[in-house]
Amino acid sequence: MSLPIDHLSTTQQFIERELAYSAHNYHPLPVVLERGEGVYLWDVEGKRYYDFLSGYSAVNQGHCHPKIVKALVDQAQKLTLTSRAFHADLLGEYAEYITRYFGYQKALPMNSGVEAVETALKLARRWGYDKKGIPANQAKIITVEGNFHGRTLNVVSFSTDPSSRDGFGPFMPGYEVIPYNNLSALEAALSDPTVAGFLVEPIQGEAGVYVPEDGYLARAYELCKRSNVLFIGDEIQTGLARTGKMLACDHENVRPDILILGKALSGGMLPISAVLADDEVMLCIRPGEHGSTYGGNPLACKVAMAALDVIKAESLADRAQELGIYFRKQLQQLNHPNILEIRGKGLLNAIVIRHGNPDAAWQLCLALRNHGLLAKPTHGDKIRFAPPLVITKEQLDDGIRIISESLAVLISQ
Ligand code: IF1
Repeated sequence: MSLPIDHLSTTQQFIERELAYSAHNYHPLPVVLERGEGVYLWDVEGKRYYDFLSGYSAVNQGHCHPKIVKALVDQAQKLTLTSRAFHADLLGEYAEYITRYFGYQKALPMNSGVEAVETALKLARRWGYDKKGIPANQAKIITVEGNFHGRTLNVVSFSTDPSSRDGFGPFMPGYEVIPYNNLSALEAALSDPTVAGFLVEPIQGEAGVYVPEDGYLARAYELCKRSNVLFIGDEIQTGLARTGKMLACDHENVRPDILILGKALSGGMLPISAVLADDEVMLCIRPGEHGSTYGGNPLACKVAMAALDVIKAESLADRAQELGIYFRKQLQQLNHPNILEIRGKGLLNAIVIRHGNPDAAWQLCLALRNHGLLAKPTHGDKIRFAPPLVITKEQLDDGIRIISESLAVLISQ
C-alpha cells in the first residue's frame, strides 16, 4: 500500500512529483536543491552542501555570481532576442570581445554544447570540401574511444558508450574512432586523404577525468598539421579555467584550429556555446547555411561577456591550478586503502575507488551528501570532484575533511 503523499518527507515529495511528470532520462542523487551561492547549494529542507560538481563545470564562477546575475537582469529588462534576421547591437561587441579573449578571427554563437560540436563538425566538413579538396560526401572525422561530446544522433553516432548510443541507430557515417592517448593510431588514421578533422577533448570528462600523457595534444596537433587536418578541441568542459589554464590545450601550447566552448561561458545562467576559428575555416559557411533562433541573442552576449570577465578578474585559472595541486596532494596524503587512483588537472579531478561492490561509488556519494558535499559517480567506480573555482582554501580543506570522513563507508563493505 502506498502512503498518501503528505506522509512523505519534503524531499521525497519533490522527487515523487518529478518522477511522475518528468521523463526518466536521469538517475539523480536523492537531494532536491533550491538555492545556490558561490560554492554552496541548499536543499528544500534547508541543508547546505558544498557543490563538487559545479553543474558539470558550468558554474566555474560559482552559483549566482552577482556580476553575471546583474548582466542577466539588466539586459533582460532591455532586449533579449531579435533573431539573426536583424542585427542586434551586442553581437558585434560580444564577437569582438570573445575573439580577442581567445585569439581567433571569428566566433559563431550557439546555445547548448552539443550544438557547438555539431557546428564545428559541419565547419570541418565544409572546409574539407572547399579548401582541402576532399571529393563530395567523402569527408571523414577522426574521433577517439571514450569520447563525450553530447547527445544528438550525429554525435552519439561516434560514441563508444553503449548507454549513450544503443537503440538509437541508424547512425551517421563519416567517423573513424581510434584509441585515445595513442599517437600511432592517430598517425595511421591521418594517412587517409579524406580526413578533414580530428575531434578531441583535451581531458576526457565522462570517461572519468582521463588525462592523456604529457605531449599527446602537442604531438597530435603536429600530426594533424602535417596531414592538413583540422584539430578540433572540445573545451566545453575543460575550458574556461577549469583545468588551471584558460584552456586545457594551453598546458601544451596547442591552439585548436576549431575551438568549442560552452557550459561556463554563461556561468550557469543559460545555455550559451560558441565555436571559434579563423577566417579560412569560419568563412566556409555562408549566409543561410547554418544558424539557430537563440544563437547570439543579446541576453546571451551580455551574460557571456560578464562570465568571461569574472574568469579573468578573479584569476580563476591560477586558483584552479594552485588549489588543484593542493587538493590532489591532500587526497594522496589520506593514504586511504579504498582510493586506488587520484587524477586530474586543476580543479577537474576524479578518484577511482576500490569496488568489491558495483554500487560503491554511489554509496560513497550518498555518504558525501549526508556529510554535506555533493559529487557524482561515473562508471561505477569513479567520482568526479570539481568544485566551483571560487572555492577558498579553507572551504577546500573542509571538503577534503568530508571526503575523508565519508570514505569510512567503504571500509564496512
Ligand atoms: C549529460 C558527462 C560531463 C561535454 C563535452 C560536449 C558536451 C558535454 C566535453 C555537450 C556535456 C555533460 C552533459 C551531461 C553530462 C555531462 C558530462 F558526464 F556526460 F561527460 F560534463 F562530464 N562536450 N557534458 O562534457 O554539452 O549539449 O550538454 O551543453 O548529457 O547528461 P551540452
